[in-house]
Amino acid sequence: MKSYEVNFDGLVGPTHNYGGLSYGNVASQSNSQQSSNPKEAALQGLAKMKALMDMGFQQGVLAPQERPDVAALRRLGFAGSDAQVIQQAAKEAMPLLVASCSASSMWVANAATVSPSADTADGRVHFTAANLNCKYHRSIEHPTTSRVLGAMFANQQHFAHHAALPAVAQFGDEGAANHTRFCRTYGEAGVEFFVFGRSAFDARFPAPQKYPARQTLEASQAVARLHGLREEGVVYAQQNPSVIDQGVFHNDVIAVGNGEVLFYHEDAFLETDRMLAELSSKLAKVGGKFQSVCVPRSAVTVDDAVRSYLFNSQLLSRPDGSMLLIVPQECRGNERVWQYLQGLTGSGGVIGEVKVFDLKQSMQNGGGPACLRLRVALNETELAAVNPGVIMTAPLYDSLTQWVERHYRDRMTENDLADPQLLLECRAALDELTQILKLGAVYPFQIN
Ligand code: SUG
Repeated sequence: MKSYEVNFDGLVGPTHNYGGLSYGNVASQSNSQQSSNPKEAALQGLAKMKALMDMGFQQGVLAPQERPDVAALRRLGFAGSDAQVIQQAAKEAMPLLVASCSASSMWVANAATVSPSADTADGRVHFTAANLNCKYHRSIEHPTTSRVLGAMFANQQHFAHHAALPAVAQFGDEGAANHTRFCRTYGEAGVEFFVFGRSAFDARFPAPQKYPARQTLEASQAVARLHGLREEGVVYAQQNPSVIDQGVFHNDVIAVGNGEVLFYHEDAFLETDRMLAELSSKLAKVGGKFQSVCVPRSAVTVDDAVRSYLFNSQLLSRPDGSMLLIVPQECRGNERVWQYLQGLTGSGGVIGEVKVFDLKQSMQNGGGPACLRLRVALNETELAAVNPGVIMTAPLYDSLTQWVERHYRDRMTENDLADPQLLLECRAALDELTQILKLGAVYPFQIN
């Protein structure tokens, strides 16, 4: 049976703004308070989806969330009508209003961890929504994420959904941004690679000194258990705490893998040799031949990687067995990174081509091509069981583009978030979107 990797990209929501909300994420902090352009952000994301679809890849779309999240503000004690809740929050606690308006659900690599059916004990595709416990503005995503994923992958014969892990830092879980799957072909059993930043219960693992380590070992282990993964099909590795302190807040800022290939920076991990050997031997047991492409610090520094998002790229398999790397345009703007990429594609190795995309609106909040997509490996039968409304087609691209043009503002600052009219605009837009994507009622305003 045929199998595919389907990339579901997060559609940027109408409140996209630069709130400076993510301590440890250099771009989010340095662009705080700049004015954003939600319309441009959404169109840039859609252009990437369309381009990948046109290149022959399977592409889907994941809906944004209801923002401002008035219910979240009510839980924090703001009361009255929806407009009063927003105005009171703006007056008394602007940072809380900004957090409740974040369009951060666009970075769907953090929406969930996904294990394909070939890896799981019950032969279903398993999803665990990420609790995103490290940042308040992201911790409010998972209930709606679960509903949206449930509406996209509704068939219980093929898809199993797990609620987010307990909402405490000890089980901090950032989803697929710290999870990579290696395999010979997408439909065969593979090796799932979980990268954590610290251990919550075992002091022998070193922790970063400056910035938070968002993912714990215990969270990764819980996800592997929930998904029914075999011990032989799992490898754990610790992120180098010193790169977290340099702004590598997720592993997908310093490494990306696909098929049998891991593309990573020399400084990305602790105990790299042990980890590579384990990946290689476990992949060999399921018939795969592991390959690693290490980018030396002498060619590209960690700082270059953080600024250019070289590793926050999409590594995609082409029918001829070669791979294509989708990078943000910031890679072209960094001389060392660009030179490295020229050498890489000219070397006759597995990564044969690089394609550059303008995702500046998302990049300025620390979200590159890889952050914007959730990978779901599916066989033909499973793909046929996905809600067809969320699979990208030329007509869907046209409808979504027109929908963005109709509903999105082209400029947003902190002051705009305090405008109660924005809530009405967003709800009208999202109500229409659920019809376009055939999701049914998934948003709090549609349910309550
Ligand atoms: O969680 N930025 C996101 C970026 C997530 C990137 N995802 C991956 N690497 N997979 C974060 O830090 C910034 C929002 C703001 O500051 O307005 C933000 O949430």
